[in-house]
Amino acid sequence: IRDKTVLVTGGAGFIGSHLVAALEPRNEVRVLDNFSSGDRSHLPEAVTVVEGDIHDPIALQQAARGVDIIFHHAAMVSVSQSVDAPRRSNETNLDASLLVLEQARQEDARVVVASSAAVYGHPSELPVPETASTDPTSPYGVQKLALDQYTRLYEDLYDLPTVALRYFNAYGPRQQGPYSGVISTFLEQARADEPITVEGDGEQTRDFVHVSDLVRANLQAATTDNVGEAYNIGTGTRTSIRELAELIRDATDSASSIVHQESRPGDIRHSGADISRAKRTLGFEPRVSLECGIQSLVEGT
Ligand code: UD2
Repeated sequence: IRDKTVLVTGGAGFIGSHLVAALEPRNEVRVLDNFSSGDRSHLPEAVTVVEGDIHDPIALQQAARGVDIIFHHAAMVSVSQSVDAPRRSNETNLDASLLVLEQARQEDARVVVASSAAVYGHPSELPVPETASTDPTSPYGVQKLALDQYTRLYEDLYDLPTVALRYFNAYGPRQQGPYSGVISTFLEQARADEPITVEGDGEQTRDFVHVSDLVRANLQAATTDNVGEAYNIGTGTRTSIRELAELIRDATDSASSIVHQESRPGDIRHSGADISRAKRTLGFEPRVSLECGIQSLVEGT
């Protein structure tokens, strides 16, 4: 897309900041972020930054004035924090998302939201299509599912062009911090030659998708005519956590051992996306294999 005015909520965060980099300089880019986990140094100079909470209507209004598209990535991303504090995470992940949708109605702006594989809970089939049953296992998943359904409702009721992207396990540069996901944890352990901590038997599987593929899905969602839909965004390939540990150890030439710990209570055993809808309708094609993605992380490219 080019020559649009766009708002990226959570634009200083992991996925948001990569999206901002892809949108700028062809578009006028605004970012709304409270920098609770995002980082200002991730943002190019030319971006207009509104520092504020996503549930502050004044900040949101200011950031969204006159925009053509809102990419909604601001969220409390920790599943375990949502279990500890369901109301607080609901405020950020759902109440604030409704503010975003309402603001989009006022501006007549397209909205692309970050949904999640968490909407499926324990998937009822593998690979899981968008039509599978949804049964989240955390407040985070319930909040993402409600947001996902609201986007469809806003298209139906108010004719607002909306798209929900259900991300599977995202990884890539700038993913860091205590809730950042298994790849960044393993990479840190391997680099420090510390034991790589596999939770459980390591036979559980995930569909790891590189952030650059998520960015391309967002750009496709920004122009598609097939609005009012949710799309799985993954690679369609599942990798076991044990295999991942070995991949990362090899890629880093690490002396780390691989140790097993207690499995996570309620852990999802297998998760993998059926991405045929996104392929067919958005033209989405993942480009980064897990091997290449890890290699580029290791090389810092
Ligand atoms: C992912 C998403 C989450 C939600 C969920 C939906 C991330 C970071 N989180 O959670 O937001 O959408 O999917 O189902 O993408 N593990 C280890 N050792 C470690 C850390 C993790 O073995 O040191 C295991 C963990 O037990 C799990 C797997 O690795 O089986 C993936 O864990 P995760 O936290 O990266 O992501 P996940 O799938 O729980």
